[in-house]
Amino acid sequence: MEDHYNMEVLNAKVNLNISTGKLAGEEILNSKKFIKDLKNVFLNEEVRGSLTGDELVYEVQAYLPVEEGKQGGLFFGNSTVYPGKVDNEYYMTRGHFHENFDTAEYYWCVQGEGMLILMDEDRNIRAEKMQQGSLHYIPGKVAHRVANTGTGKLVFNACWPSDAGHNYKEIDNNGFSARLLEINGKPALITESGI
Ligand code: PAN
Ligand code: ZN
Repeated sequence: MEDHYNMEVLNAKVNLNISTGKLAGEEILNSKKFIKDLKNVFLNEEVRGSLTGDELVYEVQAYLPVEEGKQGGLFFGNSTVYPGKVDNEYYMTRGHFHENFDTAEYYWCVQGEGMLILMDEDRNIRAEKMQQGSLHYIPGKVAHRVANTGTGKLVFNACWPSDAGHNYKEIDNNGFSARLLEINGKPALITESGI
């Protein structure tokens, strides 16, 4: 039977598959990061450079319903970090501070196992375990990066302010003060002084 409404009711523009974290819809943007795009991100640049470069490390779907930079709007993302390592360092995102420094973000894990690595402006590091259902509030002024420590893909959704922006330069120049390495078969967060 047909539905009857006395006003026009539209279908949502975007569908989020709540089991897989995937976004579908005309306005969804997709980007992929391959090993060849991640120069100087991993500790062992020699090993990274010796790979074919076509290994997919992570991909991001984004829904940006308002103009970037607009105050008061929200963006939504779905990120997948694939399993793998460069030498003994887990595949991970580049990581960033927000350009508009004091803007926060939510991450929540849909599937897989990993670690959210957080670094404040004084380079203090902490990490939070990611597993299905874990919810992570990333405060403003805190750089964030995700590493996949599992054997399958790590999928997480995110929501952040449309005026946050991304500052990758700070991390390109100074990195994070700790790295997530596999040591004796287990993930270990090693500070820069211990590397
Ligand atoms: C996320 C990230 C995404 C990819 O949507 O942008 O996971 O990580 P990098 O941007 O560090 O490459 C987010 O934090 N947005 O603000
Ligand atoms: Zn962010």
